[in-house]
Amino acid sequence: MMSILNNLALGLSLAFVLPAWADTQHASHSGTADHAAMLTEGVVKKVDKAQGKLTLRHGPLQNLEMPGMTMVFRVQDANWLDQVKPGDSVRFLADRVNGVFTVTTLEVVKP
Ligand SMILES: [Cu+2]
Repeated sequence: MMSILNNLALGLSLAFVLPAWADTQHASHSGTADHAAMLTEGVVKKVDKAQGKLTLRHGPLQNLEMPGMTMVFRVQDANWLDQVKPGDSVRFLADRVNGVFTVTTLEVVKP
């Protein structure tokens, strides 16, 4: 009899704990969404597969303290150069890798 009551109590406390845990997970997930919101808008001007470089007209890059401009970036993954063409809109993150401005995240914006 006591063990049935104990199991019931355990079940009840889990029912309270689990939603709280789920809320915590959800909160950290929306943190990821904030990160995605930091992506900068850009337009592909030139794709240079031979050099592994991409020319982008980009909006301000806060992490690099760079205003909007058109410039050449190296890309972290050369396969990305097969996924874009001049005129495509992209959203991206750039960083200085070994002193070279490098696209570290790239998303093609579907028209
Ligand atoms: Cu720039």
